[in-house]
Amino acid sequence: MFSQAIVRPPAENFALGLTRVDLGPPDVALALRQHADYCDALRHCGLNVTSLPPDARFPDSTFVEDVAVLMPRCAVLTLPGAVARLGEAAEMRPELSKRFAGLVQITAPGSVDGGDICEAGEHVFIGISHRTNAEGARQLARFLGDAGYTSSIIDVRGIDSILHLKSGMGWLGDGRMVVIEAIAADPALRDVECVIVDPVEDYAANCVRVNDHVLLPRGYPLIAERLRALGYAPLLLDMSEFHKLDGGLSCLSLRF
Ligand code: CIR
Repeated sequence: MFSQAIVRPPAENFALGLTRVDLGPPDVALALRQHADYCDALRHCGLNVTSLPPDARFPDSTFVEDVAVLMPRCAVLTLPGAVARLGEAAEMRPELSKRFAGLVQITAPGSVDGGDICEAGEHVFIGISHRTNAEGARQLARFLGDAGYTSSIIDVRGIDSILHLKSGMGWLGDGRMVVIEAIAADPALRDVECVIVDPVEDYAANCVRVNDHVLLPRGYPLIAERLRALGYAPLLLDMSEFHKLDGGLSCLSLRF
């Protein structure tokens, strides 16, 4: 169960953030409304939400998930793989060191984006991407191993449609995950029950189980119906403005 979330609303220059998708520029006022709804949904799931001030020095800083990996027995500050985002981890340090006594950090030449890390109970899937490199994955696996977690690697560098591993998967608990077809066959997932999204709904693979609910982007009815049929309670959220900057649901919060 999660009890806490940390978020950071988009700054006024959010539209200057990095993106590889061609969905047009985001509307910052709408992004702020969508972010507020997202925070309400986290509260509805029972979380206490800490909202950090917007930080215009880093237009992507609303994607807080990328700067840390928080597990019940292990807290890791990452080192983001995009140069423009490198300083974001240092900005999160004061908030996390107040809460996690044994906070450790990925160091260069390692790089890790939290969006590449999929926590699955006692096991962690680590994506190697154009942001998370092999050295970063090695450092993270060691920190996790020291805390008693197992991990495995999934290389997503050949899957052009996703930025991060978790752009293509969401852990549901109960040994089950929502996943895009291109990842589902990976040997690392052999013991996982995969709920494969229809390719027209790939964006919705980045859903987030939060206590009794699953946060799911609005506008993806096939996966919403499948989740309901499996007994989950999807909470639908408008994500259009974050999608324009390559962001998914999970990346807007750190949950612990
Ligand atoms: C970036 O390219 O870094 C941001 N525009 C999007 C980051 C999304 N983060 C995530 O999926 N965890």
